[in-house]
Amino acid sequence: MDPNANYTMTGEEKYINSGWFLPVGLEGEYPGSGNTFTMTFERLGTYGYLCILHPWMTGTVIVE
Ligand SMILES: [Cu+2]
Repeated sequence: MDPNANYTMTGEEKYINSGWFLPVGLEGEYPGSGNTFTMTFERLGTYGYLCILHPWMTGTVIVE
């Protein structure tokens, strides 16, 4: 899939990859990188996320 492409999930995904994030102004260092990621949750639940480079960077999205 192309970077920054819109994608509608099927519900079968094991994970979603946001791609590389870089600070504003440095995105050109790695073509295809960015500094935002948008995702719309259509089902209630608890969704974990992490930074694959820094395993201590984790979080949870709770959709109520
Ligand atoms: Cu990180």
